[in-house]
Amino acid sequence: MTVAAQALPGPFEFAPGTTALVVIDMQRDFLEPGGFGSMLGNDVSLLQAAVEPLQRVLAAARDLGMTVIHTREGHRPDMADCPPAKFARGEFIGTDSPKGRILIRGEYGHDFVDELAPAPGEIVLDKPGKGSFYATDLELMLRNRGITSLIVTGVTTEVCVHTTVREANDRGFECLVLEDCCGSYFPEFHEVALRMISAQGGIFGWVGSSADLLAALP
Ligand code: C5J
Repeated sequence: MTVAAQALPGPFEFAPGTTALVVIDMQRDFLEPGGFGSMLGNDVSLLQAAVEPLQRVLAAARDLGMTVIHTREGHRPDMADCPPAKFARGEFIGTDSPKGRILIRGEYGHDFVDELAPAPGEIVLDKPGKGSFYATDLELMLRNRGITSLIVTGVTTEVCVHTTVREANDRGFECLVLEDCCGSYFPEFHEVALRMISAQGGIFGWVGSSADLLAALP
């Protein structure tokens, strides 16, 4: 079965059986007060708008039996996988917060927001960087499952979503980014990041909405 969802620069055609829904970094540390995002001085409430549309897309993907992948940015408790250059620009990584050590695996704040908790059988991918392919086994898992297209969602649009889409594009995966299922602490960065994806005939991929995707699904 092939589906065509309205998008820019044109319809995004995909087969649900060879497509994965990728939910990037919908973690308490980015979306809730007291975590990494707010320690950087950001208004974390700006990311909340993505939660509801993403819940609808997640439900539809589950109904269709699609591959679902949830990523988490963070580090080992001993921080051996945290590059010194990253730590130098975010010295609170690993420090205590009301939600546990910031961006450290196993801590409450590092985990997903309750509304978007993974269901049994869905892939949880821990990554030390911005991109989901860097220093992870994501590509191997996608190739093993015959996945050729990705529906990409999550936060933040211009950082981890964008990096992942660029990495995926270079590896030959076709990406649809759902604009209302992504979010940024900087609304203007969100807008421009999305335009950068679909510009030039879709230089990195396609951009659409959750409504247009859901309308296209069987
Ligand atoms: C950031 C992310 N913004 N998930 N991470 O540091 O976009």
